[in-house]
Amino acid sequence: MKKRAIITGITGQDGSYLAELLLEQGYDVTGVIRRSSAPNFWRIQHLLDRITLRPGDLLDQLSLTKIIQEVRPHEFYNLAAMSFVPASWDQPMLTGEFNSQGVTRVLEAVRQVDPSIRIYQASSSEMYGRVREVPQTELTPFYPRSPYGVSKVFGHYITVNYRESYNMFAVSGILFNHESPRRGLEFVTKKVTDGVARIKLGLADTLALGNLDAKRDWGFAGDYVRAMWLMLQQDQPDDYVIATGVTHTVQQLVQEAFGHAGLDWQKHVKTDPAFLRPAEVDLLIGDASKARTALGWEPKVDFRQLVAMMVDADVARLSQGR
Ligand code: NAP
Ligand code: G4F
Repeated sequence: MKKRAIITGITGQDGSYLAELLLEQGYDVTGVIRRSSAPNFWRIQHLLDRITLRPGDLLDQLSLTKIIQEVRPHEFYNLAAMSFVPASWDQPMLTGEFNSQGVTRVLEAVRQVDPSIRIYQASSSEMYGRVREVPQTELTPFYPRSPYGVSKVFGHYITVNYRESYNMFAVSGILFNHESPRRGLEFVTKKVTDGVARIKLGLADTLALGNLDAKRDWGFAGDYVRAMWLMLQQDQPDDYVIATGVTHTVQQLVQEAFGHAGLDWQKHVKTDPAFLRPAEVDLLIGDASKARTALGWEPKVDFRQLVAMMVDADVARLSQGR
């Protein structure tokens, strides 16, 4: 019998890679999409003849219940969220509705229809915020620094709580930053690699950025969705940190990306206070030992390969006028 999975956030970066992985594993994949006036399928265009899309929204519990009743999945991956940290200061209430109560709605919908469905919740290293420990593990206390981070802490603990209250197989993956050519344009990696490609092709001359000193543990999204799937294949539900264990500053990212294209970053990059945040997360570096031991998970793509992949993809895309 084919396994069935529901993915919320299938139109996003991670949703598209996870859908590919589950199709390779022989799953029937259903993606939840929220209605918009124009389709937003550029990341899943190549999958549309192999997946089913159903309308639903994290704000609307009935839509979630209906989809779960109709699909009766074995696994439910809750990837949908308002995921851009700066936007969470502009819309803190909506961020909480999506990223906190949205998770409760998913858990409650699953519990009411069939509590044996396995649930993956997309937790975030942003929860560590002003870090209490270096590197960060599953036991490091949280100290979020943005409404986004706060909302994800709620989503994390409500998932733990449903597991402990109702004996559900509900797990949280605490994923550190992961990137790809499918990353949204406003995130710093993609903004940099897109900017490099534009400058390389003579379409732009400068790139304006915010804090160049922040440090992030950047991995490849394709590696990270494998960890999500592995978490739901275990005998016991548990939470895992997923990270490379290597950190770089934004400036190192910039140097690497410009260098890959044969450009001198200092001639093109300027800083603009408009991109600074009210409160910053200065340093993230994860210890994924538990995932390595229990799941057998390891990242395959390192920082240099990731940056090269993204720069090359952006040069190719922009060369074709897309
Ligand atoms: P993304 O590219 O921004 O995708 C977010 C997805 O959520 C999109 O498909 C979006 O749909 C959907 N969505 C947003 N609000 C929704 C709502 N109310 N109802 C239904 N769908 C909604 O994010 P990502 O990078 O793939 O990240 C996936 C998840 O992992 C998110 O929960 C994020 O917070 C978390 N996470 C990401 C990282 C990372 O580094 N990428 C690290 C840790 C945790 P539209 O296409 O309609 O906007
Ligand atoms: O790429 P970012 O916007 O990612 P951030 O804030 O770390 O959040 C991402 O990773 C989280 C996991 O830790 C996810 F939960 C979340 O959903 C998202 O995927 O910014 C990275 C760093 C920040 O320190 C920021 O201040 O880059 C710095 N930065 C410097 N200049 C910039 C810019 N960030 C953006 N977006 N744009 C800039 O111009």
